[in-house]
Amino acid sequence: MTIQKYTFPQHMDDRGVLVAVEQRKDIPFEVKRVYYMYATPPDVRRGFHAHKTLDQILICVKGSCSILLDDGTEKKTVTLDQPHEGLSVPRHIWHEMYNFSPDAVLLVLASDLYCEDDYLRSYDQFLTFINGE
Ligand code: T46
Repeated sequence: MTIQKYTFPQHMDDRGVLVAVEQRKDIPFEVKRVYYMYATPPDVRRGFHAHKTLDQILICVKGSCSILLDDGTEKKTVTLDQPHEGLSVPRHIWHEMYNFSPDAVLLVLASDLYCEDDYLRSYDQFLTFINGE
């Protein structure tokens, strides 16, 4: 499974830390959409889908959460707990987000606009799609 974790440069001085993420420099795609989630109860799992064409980078800018990644063969779990780290969740990877800390803010940089048709929302649909690729 080709999942990449990014460590973004931290511009640190006595005022604190600033992190910048530039498209096609720090991450490999142009960002067309940014969204974020917070106030996720600790027992909630989100996601449960893969995308047909969308590539994304997840950054837990505050708190922590865990991400399950599944390419249909192999499963991996990654914890995000650093605001200067990003996790690539490319197309064709089933993903679930869980174990959110009460203060967690999960920011997502996405390569395209929101499109419900891009979602593979059942695991069977996901397996059929990737096996037909
Ligand atoms: C993903 C993971 C990491 C919009 O109207 N516009 C948007 O850009 C998004 C992302 C969502 N929505 C609406 C659609 C639903 O009514 O917000 C509601 C919650 O979305 P969803 O249930 O898809 O949220 P998650 O957390 O299951 O998944 C989200 C993204 O949708 C998905 O692309 O990869 O985060």
